[in-house]
Amino acid sequence: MHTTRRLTTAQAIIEFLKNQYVERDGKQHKFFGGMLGIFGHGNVAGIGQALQQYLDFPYIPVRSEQSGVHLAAGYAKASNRLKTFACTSSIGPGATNMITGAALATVNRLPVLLLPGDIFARRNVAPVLQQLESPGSQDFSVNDCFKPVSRYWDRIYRPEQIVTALPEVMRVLTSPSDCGAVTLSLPQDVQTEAYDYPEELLEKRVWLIRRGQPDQESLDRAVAAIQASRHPLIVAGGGVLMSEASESLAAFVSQTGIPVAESQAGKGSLPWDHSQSMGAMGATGTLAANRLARSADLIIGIGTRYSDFTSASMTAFQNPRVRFVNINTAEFDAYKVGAIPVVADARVALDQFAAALSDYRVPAEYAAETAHLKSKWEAEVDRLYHLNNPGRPAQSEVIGAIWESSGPRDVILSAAGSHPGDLHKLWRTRAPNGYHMEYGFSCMTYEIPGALGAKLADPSREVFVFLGDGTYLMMPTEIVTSLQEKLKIIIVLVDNHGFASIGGLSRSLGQDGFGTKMCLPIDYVGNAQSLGAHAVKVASIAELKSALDDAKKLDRTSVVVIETDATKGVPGYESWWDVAVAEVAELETVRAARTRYEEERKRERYFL
Ligand SMILES: Cc1ncc(C[n+]2csc(CCOP(=O)(O)OP(=O)(O)O)c2C)c(N)n1
Ligand SMILES: [Mg+2]
Repeated sequence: MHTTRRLTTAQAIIEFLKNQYVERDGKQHKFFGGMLGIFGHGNVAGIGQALQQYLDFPYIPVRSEQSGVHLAAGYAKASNRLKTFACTSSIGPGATNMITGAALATVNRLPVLLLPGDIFARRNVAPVLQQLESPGSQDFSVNDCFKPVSRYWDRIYRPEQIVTALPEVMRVLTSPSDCGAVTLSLPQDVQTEAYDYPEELLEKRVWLIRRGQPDQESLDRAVAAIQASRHPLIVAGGGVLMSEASESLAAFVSQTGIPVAESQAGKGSLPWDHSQSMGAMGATGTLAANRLARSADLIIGIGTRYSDFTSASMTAFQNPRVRFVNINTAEFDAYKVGAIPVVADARVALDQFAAALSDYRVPAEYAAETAHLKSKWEAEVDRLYHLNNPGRPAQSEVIGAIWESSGPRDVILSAAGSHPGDLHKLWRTRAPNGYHMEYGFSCMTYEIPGALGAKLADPSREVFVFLGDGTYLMMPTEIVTSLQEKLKIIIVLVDNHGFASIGGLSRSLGQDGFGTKMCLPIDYVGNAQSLGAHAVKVASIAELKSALDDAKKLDRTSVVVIETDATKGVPGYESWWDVAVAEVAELETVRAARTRYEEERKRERYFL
């Protein structure tokens, strides 16, 4: 006889989520840190009631549903996808506020569980408050908008449907290749309806996070390609960190002498001072990485999606005979750029490469070239860290000051603006996950909630947030959540009076920064203080360092505001990024930009 328990749909969901565990490398722990969200009439009586009944499943109220999802994604990223949060919202705008977060999670392949409320399944009282009606169908709500941004999407019309839906939810969330946002749309009436749920559904369940093995034939072909290569380069992506493969990567490249370039998601795969670390790759890459990429005869992509920033819009690899080997858990990525695909976990594959290539080393002159390029690059970083710009400091000096103030395990976090590019080039990552950049979706507003997620994932690490004035104005409000949850972060707010990044881009397109300047005086210190943060404004690098020392000693969130010289940007290093320029225009500057653009585009390549 199967025993059952009579619960509402919402109660059964919480009871189920509480009991989900994951295991990798023999280590087991709970998968969900709890629930984030905001209540409205679409979830308060269902999920809200259930959360009140199960106080051992923590509930964290946030200020915006969007940032709730960002917090969950930041937590998942900092936990190498071994943990996440669920997010609850009401119907209508509460739900649609989560769509940006859902897209961010799916683009970055990060697991988050979204439980938006939905309109009555019963329908007799429709249209309910906040319902979008359709004359063409009654099976229609704004929650359908989650479909293209979710890896799994389902709507629960009857309480028993969760018995088959919830295991699918967990399969996708714990998949090393398919994870992303999972959306279970929960009509507000169904959340409150009771059903006799099988006890088995509610018992502890442990999901094994697989370390996929490569198939022998693919491995042999990849090994042969490396053996035949004289100028190989590894492009390390986020998959290296998610697989916790940094030590295996370091061992493999120390053994073979193969240099390593890092994508945004993969930065910190090697410690910056490892002799094979060439730093950032692509449009925001270092001179060392970009020079090596240009002439490499073999690119070994590990856990990378080859975004346009990584491939410099397909101009980075110019050797006519260049070939690719891709190690990836996702078949989809493994097959990109016409590669020899090795569909496997990064750590497993690297260890097998190391064993199979014990007699391989790169030629001596290539090793000498990489060493020379590395030392030149490190001198460039030192120069930019200590520019001594007259007047306001340059952004690169601010980065240098934060780096010098931070400890070996501390985290730098950012997402949009001129900061990702500058940090990608200049930050010297000391430990895995010490560099936390959301650059799949590059979403302004990720920074503060994402930092709270990183802090929750590992409270022993100080989290520094590098934030623009534009981004601060878009959503500063999770500072309140940081105080409510006692999650201390240090925000360095770079005030350059507008969108310096897009302003620079606009000028490079001949458009003179139109619409990107912000001329109003804004009291950021007063604003941050009003939300409860400790806040100060500093005028020099020395003052910044002393403010950061103070912030480290405090146990609550600090905002340190510094005005910078927007004209002293970090240069590019022999790379470019394809942003299409108007083909016809009245402005001569735009027409000139178009001519340059057409020239640059000639270097874009297909790899088939
Ligand atoms: C949600 C969102 N809207 C728009 C953009 C496009 N965008 C990228 S950077 C940027 C400006 C950011 O300004 P700020 O935070 O001040 O950084 P700065 O460019 O000055 O370094 C904009 C609007 C984006 N990335 N995300
Ligand atoms: Mg700005």
